[in-house]
Amino acid sequence: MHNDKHAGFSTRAIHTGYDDRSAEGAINPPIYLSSTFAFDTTEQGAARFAGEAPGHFYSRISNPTLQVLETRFADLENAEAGVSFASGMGAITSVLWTFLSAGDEIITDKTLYGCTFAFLQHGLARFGVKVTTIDMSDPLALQAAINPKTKIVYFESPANPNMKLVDIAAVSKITKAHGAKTIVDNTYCTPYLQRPVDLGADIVVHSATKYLSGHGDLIAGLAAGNADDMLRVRTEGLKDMTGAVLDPLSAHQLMRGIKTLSLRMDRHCASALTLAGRLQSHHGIAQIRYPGLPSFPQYDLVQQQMLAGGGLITLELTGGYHQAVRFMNQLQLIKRAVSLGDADSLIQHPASMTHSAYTPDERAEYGISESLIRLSVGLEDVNDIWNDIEQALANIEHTNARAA
Ligand code: 3LM
Repeated sequence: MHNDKHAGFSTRAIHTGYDDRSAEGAINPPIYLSSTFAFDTTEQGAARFAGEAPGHFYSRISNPTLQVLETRFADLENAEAGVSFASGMGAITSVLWTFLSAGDEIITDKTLYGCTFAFLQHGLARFGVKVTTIDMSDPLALQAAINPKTKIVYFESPANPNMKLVDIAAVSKITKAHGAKTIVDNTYCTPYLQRPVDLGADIVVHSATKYLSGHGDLIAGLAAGNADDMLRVRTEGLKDMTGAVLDPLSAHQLMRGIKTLSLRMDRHCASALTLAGRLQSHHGIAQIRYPGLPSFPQYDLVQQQMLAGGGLITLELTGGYHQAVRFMNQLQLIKRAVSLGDADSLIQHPASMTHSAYTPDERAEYGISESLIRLSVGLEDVNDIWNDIEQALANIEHTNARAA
């Protein structure tokens, strides 16, 4: 088993948690397509159920293929243990159901992925959990809001879609001092660019559908944290409350994606930086946000807690929403599609797509502009992506000029 803590990130992404001698030298872990596992004796089965003996007994609780993925992923996040899920939402809901009860409070940042927002505001709130939203980019706002009922402080950094950052170390310190848990959705960065546990967070959650898998061919989620918390998430949230279990075939595909994570992230980041620089000086663009640009409002914090700026760029065009729609419709290489982190470049309009669970008033209040569009920079040749953007911008300008 390769569990060398001193090995580099890419080496661990390929090797941690698996000993090929356990499977006739097979380079990739076997895919255990088995829902149930036989016991040698009745007593052994009872001991496994009681958590008193090691070993698998049913794949809703654990499975050897998922175990390799979970061990490897936890190692990359520098966490003690990991749990896998059928989706990012499966991870988020399983973790939150585990630690919240009626009467508790969760404090979240104002900007969250749309379905996370919907789960909190329209789901959890129905079960007697108080959901408080603040601007978490100001740690003093948390200091003022946190109280003895607060059990969880939850945020994304950078946030989807407006890229606002949260100072993970500062927020985790305040949360810890009040005996609550900090949970960070690290989908945007992946552990290659940012490791929240190293900065003091308790639990990290992911949509592994995105960069971790990287090829747009599966839906999956992951969480990591200390061993006690992850055992509770597995045996309460996952086993009994959501049942959002990842299947072993998807786990295999996800591990294949993770093997190339660092290579892909380097390319996503380099291409996004190039494109952001070119877009910044294009007259058709009213506003661009990319954390890797020195002009990004929280650039100091980016340098403090992220290795690079990531693969997403948000844009607002001069001409607002209507111009943005026309721009998107002119694109030929870049796909009009939600999701992010794929080899294919993807573009979408958050207000009508990923963040349509917010009302227009909520979007205005929470900083999600109606004319914002989000580009997930893929792994194509950067000049081909740029040429597509440039021809679409030129095309809509040309049409504007003819109409004038
Ligand atoms: C999207 N996001 O296009 P799944 N956390 C974050 C996310 O961005 C997402 C999830 C959790 C998008 C999906 S919208 C219909 C498409 C920060 C997903 C949820 O359950 O694996 O989709 O993860 O922004």
